[in-house]
Amino acid sequence: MAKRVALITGITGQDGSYMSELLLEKGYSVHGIVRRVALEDPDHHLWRLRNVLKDLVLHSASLESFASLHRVIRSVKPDECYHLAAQSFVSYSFEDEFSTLNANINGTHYVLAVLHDLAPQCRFYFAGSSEMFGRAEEVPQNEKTRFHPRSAYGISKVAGFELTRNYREAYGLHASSGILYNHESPRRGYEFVTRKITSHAVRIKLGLARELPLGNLEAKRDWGHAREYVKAMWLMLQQPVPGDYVVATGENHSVRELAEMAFSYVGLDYSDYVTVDAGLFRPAEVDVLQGDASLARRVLGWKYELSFADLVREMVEEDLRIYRERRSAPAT
Ligand code: G4F
Repeated sequence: MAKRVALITGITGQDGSYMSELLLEKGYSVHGIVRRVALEDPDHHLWRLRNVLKDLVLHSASLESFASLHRVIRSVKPDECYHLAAQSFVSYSFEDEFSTLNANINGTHYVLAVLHDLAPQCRFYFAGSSEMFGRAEEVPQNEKTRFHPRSAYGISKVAGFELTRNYREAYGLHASSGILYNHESPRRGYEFVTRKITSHAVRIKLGLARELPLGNLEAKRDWGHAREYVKAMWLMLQQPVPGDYVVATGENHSVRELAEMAFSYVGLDYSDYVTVDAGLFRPAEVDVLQGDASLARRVLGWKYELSFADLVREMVEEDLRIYRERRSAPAT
């Protein structure tokens, strides 16, 4: 039987790398869209894919260019498309609302429009976000909770979600959205609060840094492991009928608890090192996000079994490995 063909946008990111591994394990032919600069500087841009790079087919294109997406999709003819690419850093979306809205909304629209034209049988996944709930009117949130985004990022994700729903309803595309809560891993970028905290705890422990400036310590998030969340994305595209699903652990923890736990793994008290920097507060904060993934459990058969402590420990251990290795590397 011919291999199923998957196309991933945002393949170089945390979720793209876990999704590539999952699809390769399942026997797919896996294609990814990357920026040209990533191919020119693979050590810097493709590190998350290093274990699987030789098994992937990468295409250079831009989410800002309809023509480049058209060219890639015409040649790949995917059976499944995981649209994970986005400007995904909420803080940055306050600094540049326009490029966040342009990249995230138009990029999603371009992919949907090209699939509709060239590969209407292709199943489509849109990476929605709990940031769409924003100032949520209930805790926990589920698929029926009203959206109230609090950033250009959240607004762009609501638009992508509605575009996805409309391509499903108007044109019959098998298009699904995951409403994913924060998902982390040792592959997380250092700008996000989990990795910022685990890497600083380790650097302080090793004498490479002295303090950790943070913003709002009381914000609460539902933090899960990215490797488990990509399984939910895949399951959505295996359903006979497309749909929208919350993917979350069902627990929330504050930034303060996260800092306390990460520092205690390296034998330190966070309160001796964490400082509060008013400049790191967001103009509009999302105070608490906690998801109810009952629908994903019931319909998709998705399960999440890791604890918050397991996730934080795995990230701290990876940072310990990285910074110890860097410290002992000979100077060049
Ligand atoms: O780690 P964060 O930057 O993630 P955020 O904003 O919740 O968004 C992440 O999860 C979303 C899913 O819900 C994704 F859609 C999105 O793409 C991204 O992956 O911040 C988490 C919380 C916020 O409340 C923030 O105000 O941590 C608080 N925080 C406090 N001090 C900080 C800091 N966040 C960052 N990045 N840096 C700080 O120093």
